[in-house]
Amino acid sequence: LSLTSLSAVAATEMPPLPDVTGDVVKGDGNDYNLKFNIGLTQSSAQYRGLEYFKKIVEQRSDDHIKVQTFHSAQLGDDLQSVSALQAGTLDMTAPSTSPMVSMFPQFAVFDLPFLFPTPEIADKVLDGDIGQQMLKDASTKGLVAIGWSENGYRQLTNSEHAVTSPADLDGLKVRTMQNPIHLDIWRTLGANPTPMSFAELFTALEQGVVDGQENPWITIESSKFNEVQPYATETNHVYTPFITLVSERTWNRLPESYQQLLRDAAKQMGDYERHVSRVMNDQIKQELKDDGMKITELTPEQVAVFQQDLAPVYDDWRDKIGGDLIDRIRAESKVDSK
Ligand code: TF8
Repeated sequence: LSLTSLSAVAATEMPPLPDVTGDVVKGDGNDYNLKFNIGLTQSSAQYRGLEYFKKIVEQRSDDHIKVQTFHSAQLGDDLQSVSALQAGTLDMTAPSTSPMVSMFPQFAVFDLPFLFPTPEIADKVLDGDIGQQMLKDASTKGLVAIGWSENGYRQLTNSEHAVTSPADLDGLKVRTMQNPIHLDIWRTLGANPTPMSFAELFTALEQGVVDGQENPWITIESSKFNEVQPYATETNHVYTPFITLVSERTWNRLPESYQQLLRDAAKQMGDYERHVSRVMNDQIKQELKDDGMKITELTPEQVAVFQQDLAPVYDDWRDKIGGDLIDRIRAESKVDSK
């Protein structure tokens, strides 16, 4: 995968998908149709990843598996899609981990503020023992978890004023994901958080039901939040993964060779999608600036104020999530900075 081939990535202009590597996989002679639905739009890195997944699976199954892609929550938002997988009415989805913490409490570790200082550390955690064990642990309750890609680092946007410190958040109505730690984060910072499905968010921002929201730059741009949110702050407060899920009912119908093909394709999608996401992230931030969005980049000292204020969130959640897991992730960061 070459970096130069991606240097032309822009919201409107995507590089060609990488070639598919690997031989054709023999199935059982049957044809399969997989419906794969995601929450973000066609111009997201997530959708780009989905297109690559489709290309790999169709090519390597010699078109015996057809992947039908759906974006923008066409077949439901994150939580509805997960329920549809459990019911067997949808085959695949890739939600943020955050709305799933009520099903899988350890996913809450991804909601802790500032736990993943760099994308490389996130990769080490997701692709290493911790992430791979989490995929196994989440392969229950009618779901099979087969890979990680990324939503990415979250940034705050709002309609009211520039935010440079927690004091600027006083009373600001911020939409959060349906997740208790996110509620805790924004309450602790002095904002007035409201959990809401992503599918309802644009309208809520447009109508002033909420003043702000937080999501990665790509999502801000691909969902056109910048059209109704003139201010942004580069907080990088949380790194959110996407988890690739298959309905267990679908999974059990597939021959083992095709199950392995889906695992391989999910891994390749994850590597590619994270790469596209990171390149697009920087370019889109610049595009948003050029388009007149007022983006506040925090100094390290200003970030430290947010971090200090959020320290109590760790005290509240450490035991519930598992202090050991948090410590193992922190240890990965230390190894990396040497
Ligand atoms: C959120 C998430 C979403 C994604 C996507 C819609 O804010 O960050 O952007 O989970 O599936 O709800």
